[in-house]
Amino acid sequence: MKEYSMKNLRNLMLVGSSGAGKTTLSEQIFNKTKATNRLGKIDEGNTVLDFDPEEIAKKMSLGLSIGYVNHKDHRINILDAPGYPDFVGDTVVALPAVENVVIVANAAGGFEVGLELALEQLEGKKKAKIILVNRMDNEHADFEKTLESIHENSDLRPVKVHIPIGKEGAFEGVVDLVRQKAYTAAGEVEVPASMQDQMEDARLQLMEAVAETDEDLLNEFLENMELSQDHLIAGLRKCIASGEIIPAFVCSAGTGLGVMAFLQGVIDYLVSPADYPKIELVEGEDVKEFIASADGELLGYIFKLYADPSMGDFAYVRMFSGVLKTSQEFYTPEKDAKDKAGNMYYMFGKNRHDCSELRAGEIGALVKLKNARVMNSIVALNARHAIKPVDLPEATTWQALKAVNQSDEDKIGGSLQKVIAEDPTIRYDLNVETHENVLSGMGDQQLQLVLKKLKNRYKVEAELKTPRIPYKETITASAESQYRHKKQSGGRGQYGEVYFRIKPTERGEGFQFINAIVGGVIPSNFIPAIEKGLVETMEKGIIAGYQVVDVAVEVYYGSYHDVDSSEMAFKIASSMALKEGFKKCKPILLEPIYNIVIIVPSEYMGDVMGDISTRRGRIMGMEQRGKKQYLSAQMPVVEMYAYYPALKSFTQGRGRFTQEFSHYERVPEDITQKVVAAWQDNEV
Ligand SMILES: Nc1nc2c(ncn2[C@@H]2O[C@H](COP(=O)(O)OP(=O)(O)OP(=O)(O)O)[C@@H](O)[C@H]2O)c(=O)[nH]1
Ligand SMILES: [Mg+2]
Repeated sequence: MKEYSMKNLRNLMLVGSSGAGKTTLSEQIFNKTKATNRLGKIDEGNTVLDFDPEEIAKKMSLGLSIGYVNHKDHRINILDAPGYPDFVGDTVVALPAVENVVIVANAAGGFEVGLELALEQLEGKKKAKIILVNRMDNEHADFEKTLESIHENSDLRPVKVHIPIGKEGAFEGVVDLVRQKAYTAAGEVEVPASMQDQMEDARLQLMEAVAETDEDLLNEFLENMELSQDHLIAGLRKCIASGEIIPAFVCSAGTGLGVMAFLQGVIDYLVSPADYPKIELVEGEDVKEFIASADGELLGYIFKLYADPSMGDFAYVRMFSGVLKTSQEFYTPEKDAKDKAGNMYYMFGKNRHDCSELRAGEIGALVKLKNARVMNSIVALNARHAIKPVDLPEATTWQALKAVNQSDEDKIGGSLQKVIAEDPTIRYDLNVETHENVLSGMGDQQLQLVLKKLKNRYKVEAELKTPRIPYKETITASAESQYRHKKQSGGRGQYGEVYFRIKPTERGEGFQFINAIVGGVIPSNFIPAIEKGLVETMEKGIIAGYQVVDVAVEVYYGSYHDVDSSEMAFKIASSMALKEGFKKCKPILLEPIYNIVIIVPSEYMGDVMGDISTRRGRIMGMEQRGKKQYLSAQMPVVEMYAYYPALKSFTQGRGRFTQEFSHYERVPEDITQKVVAAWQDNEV
């Protein structure tokens, strides 16, 4: 098997909105480089990278998948990220694995949501960013307009390296501004005379952009109004690697025109692992720099887990430094554990090609790992540093998950763990207050996909419903109560009597029990039973079945019976006295309030603010950052559970939010009455 040096590797991730044509582009690249002998189509469900049955059914990517080609002495690894916003987690987690991010834009789509989201993920990251305007053959395709809209809506200013020949049905290929050649269905040809002027103009812009980044180049350019071919290529490479230039290419993945010229650009100008040898690592609190090299210390990163139903888990790995060989042991700092590389593969969609080692810069897959999981590092046995952890986006969607058939309830946990391991933005937690298992993530489609995978792969049917709200019960006034529990029919009797003073405490103080019994009116051995009666009753709730909090109960008087009193009798008396007294203390419900930060393009601010007030929300502040507004607000959890779809609908999908729990607050009277009534209906 041919070995590729770090210099001859290119690792690309394709990002951009759903439907921009990333998977179709990959398919063209595979086919044109003869990695496949048939061109798959999304509509026919036979592409290399969208191989999952759900992807075929939905005609879109639902998870990141990988492939590669060997072309002109180079290995080009392609990571095809799903564009639909619910699946953004895959992009975030895999970003550390590549040097180059190809932002695929739809020439006919304007500035799309998925494109915006992809650009946001790239902010502040040291990556070569490349714009590829695709779908040039489409009706309304417009190369210039697409680049302008990217520039207007982000801070990126793409510089043309290729320009299209014709458009829509008449799109014929591209002109390469560096080589000054055209690439059409006929291969490399002379630039059509009609495009000479356009080429000259664009070429001048390109040279100017490159020259501006370097003094020597600037002098050369000012003197000759021209850069030599070698200087232009070397300068362009350097500027792409440094991020000073975002090059723009153009093609039609549908017809294949421009695709090979783009691939040539990948080889000529994009960043190789050898160009980015410095890698930031963390060790405890320290951040340090690591220099990657082919024969250096071992360093790798697991950027995706694919749970193959028959083969088990594939861990997709990017090697940065050193060589990982079959059977080699390594250390995973995130798990503080050793692991061992078993068989290893180069992945091509769902197909795998055996290999015996993975070298610096390469991408492959490992199986049967014991401890290492996605987002984990692979380092030498004696090393303790790790790849800098990624920031996962916060949940925006919550659903309680339940097995449809009671008999599946036990089975569901294990299968679910396997399914959600594929997407680290999904969490599954037991809410101890509502006793529900709550699935949270980035959107409805993502959580629905979990159900589909459970059914297809593990034959478990589950359903989702809006989670219960973990209300709490408390009181707003003080009262006294008394209860005598007395039973004397047959056998041994039961007797216990308590007098309580019940009063509210400060918010957040929980439960306070005060024993003020004097003179032994209740013997001290029964006091714990009284407290236990209170705690158990408060746990179950009194007016609506929710935990009681922030209440102080003082037991100040009572009576007992020498023979008939028991712990049980006092527990019952205590519980009853609390229940009766509680209702006299003007009980209320509390609900969780969350701090949220809503991020929207400025033009949607009015709509967002109006909507917040209809959701019992409170606006806390706002701040303009770039072209976005960051609006801080507080919102009850019941409204937040339903917020994301609404926010998306009135911001054309462009609004997002982050959240964290803030505090508990009183529920308005009308809602309280409804919740109480609903509970009483259920109780009967
Ligand atoms: N006319 C035309 N159609 C294209 C082109 N590229 C892709 N398509 C079509 O657009 C649709 C979406 O293409 P995909 O390749 O699935 O797009 P994607 O970017 O992978 O989308 P996600 O996987 O959802 O992120 C398919 O029906 C493709 O056939 C193109 O260049 N021209
Ligand atoms: Mg796709």
